[in-house]
Amino acid sequence: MNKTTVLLTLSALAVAGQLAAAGDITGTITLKGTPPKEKDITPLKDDPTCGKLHSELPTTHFYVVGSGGELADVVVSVEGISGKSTGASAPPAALDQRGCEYVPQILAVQTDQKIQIKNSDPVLHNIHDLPNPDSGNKEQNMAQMPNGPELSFAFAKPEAFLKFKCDVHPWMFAWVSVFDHPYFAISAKDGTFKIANVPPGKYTIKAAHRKAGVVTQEVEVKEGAPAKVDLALEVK
Ligand SMILES: [Cu+2]
Repeated sequence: MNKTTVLLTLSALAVAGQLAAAGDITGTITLKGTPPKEKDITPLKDDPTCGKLHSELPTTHFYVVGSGGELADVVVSVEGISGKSTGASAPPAALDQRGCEYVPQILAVQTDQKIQIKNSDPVLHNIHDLPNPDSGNKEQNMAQMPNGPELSFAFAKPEAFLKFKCDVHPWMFAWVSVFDHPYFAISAKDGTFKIANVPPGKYTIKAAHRKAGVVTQEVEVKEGAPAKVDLALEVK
């Protein structure tokens, strides 16, 4: 083995070692209490063009909750990790406008990660993000024609539930959380989440829901071992 081969072998082992040492954090988010009834979006059903895209009266989706209290659309993140964004090289996140609604309405990305925005509707939309003025993120407002070219947004600073709206259709909203690290997930319909490849350490896990607020819990990721943390939010 020459010197170069030895060095390459050592660096390959180092990379393998790092991967093996990281652990996944998984768990389930549940909701305590009975959520309020979702609101009918009557202006959407009454809109001459958008209304045709819905056979039933559309409603808000504030609490997406299963029969056992499993709660979706919760932004789960690791606290105390910062400056680790890989957003610039990460695959883009997708945001669609379909049936004159944003799909999904809850999204999470890293700083500098592209959000590819698509218009699947036969109508004009405009994408207007409203960052917190103190966040350092940029407000943009761009029209998008029916089936027009995709637009690309990205945010430089972390921010929770950055609001997107459409000025044409006042019921259209999405909320994008921005992290400066890749250690976050959004709970699925069955309430489960998975945050992959977290370096070993003791952390606070934060679960944030747009209506039910925030809960936190401590967790330890041991070398190469999966960690489990279940969190419960309460109806607010
Ligand atoms: Cu619109």
